[in-house]
Amino acid sequence: MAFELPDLPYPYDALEPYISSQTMHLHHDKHHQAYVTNLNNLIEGTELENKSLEDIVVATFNQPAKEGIFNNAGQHWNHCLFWRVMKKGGGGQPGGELLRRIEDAFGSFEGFREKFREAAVTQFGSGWAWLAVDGEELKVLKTPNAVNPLVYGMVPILGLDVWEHAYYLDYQNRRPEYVAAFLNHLVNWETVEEELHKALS
Ligand code: MN3
Repeated sequence: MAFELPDLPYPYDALEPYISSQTMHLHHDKHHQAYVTNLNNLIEGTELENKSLEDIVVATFNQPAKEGIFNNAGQHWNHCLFWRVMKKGGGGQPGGELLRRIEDAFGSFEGFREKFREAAVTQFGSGWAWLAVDGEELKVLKTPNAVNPLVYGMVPILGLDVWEHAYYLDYQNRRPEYVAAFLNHLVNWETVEEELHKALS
């Protein structure tokens, strides 16, 4: 079964003015689509063809001969999460068990915000910032290129794309402004809480 590009869970202009419709069209229809197309071409007729996306990501990590498959599979997985953890009118603070666990792990929601912001701003070059479940604990980490926390045995529940294609049209070189807009106006904490419960179950 070939992988497919999922539709965005909102209209292309839903995240304006923080992420433009033009960026969303290019990012989803061109960049994400290319990862899906490349992945399907690379695994066709191989032993990976019928594996789950998660299994492909984990199985091809750090395998020089499978680097192309890893990069496209990782990016397909990463973008599927990224679209879902944003919404119009998002941002602010979560509630419930997610907030309690964030406070346990980082001292306060502000403590989490600062750690996540720093990870996203300091990832050198292309990559991602994450909130991930590691066993029972929440962790913030940054990864280069297509790498995600699945390869370290963690389950990502929030991911922010800091590749330049994600923000350059709207923010040029001002990555910190893009990161602030994501945290203040875009994070869909309800989805992140759902992902937390899936990861813990
Ligand atoms: Mn991207």
